[in-house]
Amino acid sequence: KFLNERKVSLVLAPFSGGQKKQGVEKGPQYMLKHGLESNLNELGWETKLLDPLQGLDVELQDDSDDIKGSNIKNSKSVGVATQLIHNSVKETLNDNRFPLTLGGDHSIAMGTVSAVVEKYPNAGVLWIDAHADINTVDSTESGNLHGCPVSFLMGLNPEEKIPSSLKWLPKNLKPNKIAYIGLRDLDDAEKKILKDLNISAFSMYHVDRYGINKVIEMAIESISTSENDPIMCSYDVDAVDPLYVPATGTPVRGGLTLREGLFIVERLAETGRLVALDVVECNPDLSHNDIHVVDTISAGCAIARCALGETLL
Ligand code: 5AB
Ligand code: MN
Ligand code: MN
Ligand code: MN
Repeated sequence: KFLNERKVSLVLAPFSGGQKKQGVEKGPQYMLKHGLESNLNELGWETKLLDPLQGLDVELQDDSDDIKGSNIKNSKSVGVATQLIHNSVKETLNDNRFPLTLGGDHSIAMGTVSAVVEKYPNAGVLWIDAHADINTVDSTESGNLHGCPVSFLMGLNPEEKIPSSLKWLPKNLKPNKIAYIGLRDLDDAEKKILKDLNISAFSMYHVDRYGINKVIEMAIESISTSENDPIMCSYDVDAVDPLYVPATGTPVRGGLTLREGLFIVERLAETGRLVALDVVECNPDLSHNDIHVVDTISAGCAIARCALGETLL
């Protein structure tokens, strides 16, 4: 449907408060400078920029909302930023436009995924990542909220452990409506959650065993309750091997090749069911040279373009 209408809103989410490394907030600006918007225009997409965090006046290091007895960090700024992003994504979907959200760290997916599921209750989510991002307030060792968005979206945290700034978040993601691809670095607590909730998870082992083509089909099948359920893709660029995407906050070797990474979104474009995409965790400051930056940003942009049909004939 979106491929026919070709209207996209680029939702800029230059947010870094879900983790400790500065620079990930530069992702959107770098992707735009790389020509993403005009490339999408050339593909026939009418574009619009939304900048929901513009003028955001909350201290990134504001711990006033953090939960006592837990080590989660910056929950105030994460709560405020994700709500603004949620509202922009919701507005975009209501306008019948495709929300392409450019991060920023992965905590912003609390805003995007909750908005998509609110709009399309039968939507399934493909979470492309080296990590499962399903730590709870109690299980997180780092305290970084970019490692926790899925637990908040699913309502896995007890009410008294939810920071007041995140109380707005609808807990509308069901465990049978998410599938992971690319996993290779999970905390023990996360493995237990995935197992207990019977969540569909394809690690790099599965990619090697079955091939990426089969893995995508299985992943799509696992989140589909009926044939043409909408699909959202939340794409953490660290799913792709650091050989191709070195400038990211939590790189893990042994990841997807660039082609496998692009094939995932090409296939999603082909289904005609994709309704929203996040591209997160490009951090141009985390690189030893300019080539690393260009590689990372161009991979991020290619993911977006392929998801919007660039390579479909
Ligand atoms: B990312 C870790 N599980 O909770 C944690 O990059 C890493 O959005 C989280 O996937 C990585 O801090 C978050 C160790
Ligand atoms: Mn809402
Ligand atoms: Mn990750
Ligand atoms: Mn992630």
